[in-house]
Amino acid sequence: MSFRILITALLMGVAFTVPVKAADLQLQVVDKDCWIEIFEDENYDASDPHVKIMGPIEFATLKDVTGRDWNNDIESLIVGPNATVTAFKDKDFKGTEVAFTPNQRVPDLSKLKMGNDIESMKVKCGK
Ligand SMILES: [Ca+2]
Ligand SMILES: [Ca+2]
Ligand SMILES: [Ca+2]
Repeated sequence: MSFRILITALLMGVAFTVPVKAADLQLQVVDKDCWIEIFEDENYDASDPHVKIMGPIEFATLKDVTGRDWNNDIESLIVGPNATVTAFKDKDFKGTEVAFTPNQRVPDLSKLKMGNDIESMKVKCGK
């Protein structure tokens, strides 16, 4: 009898676990507000290279972000409404780090002593 209860409990556990995981995955895929836009120049200059990156994502190096070497080249950025970003001066999430909050806009990273200096980055979804 107790063995049957155990089996039932295990089956219920599986039934409850699977939908939750599927829901999490779906939430990540459709999170259109989780992004960062990075700019090669100050003041979000759209005439110079810029790219919008969807999160969640981590870059241990910015050597190849959508086909371009972004190491030590970002001068301004815009954080999406549901993204939290940590940027590091060195690769592999090392060196001085600065955290950016949802909707934050930074027209000139040199004021944070991070202009043309970011080499790795973590983009998390949520506040
Ligand atoms: Ca320019
Ligand atoms: Ca630059
Ligand atoms: Ca650097």
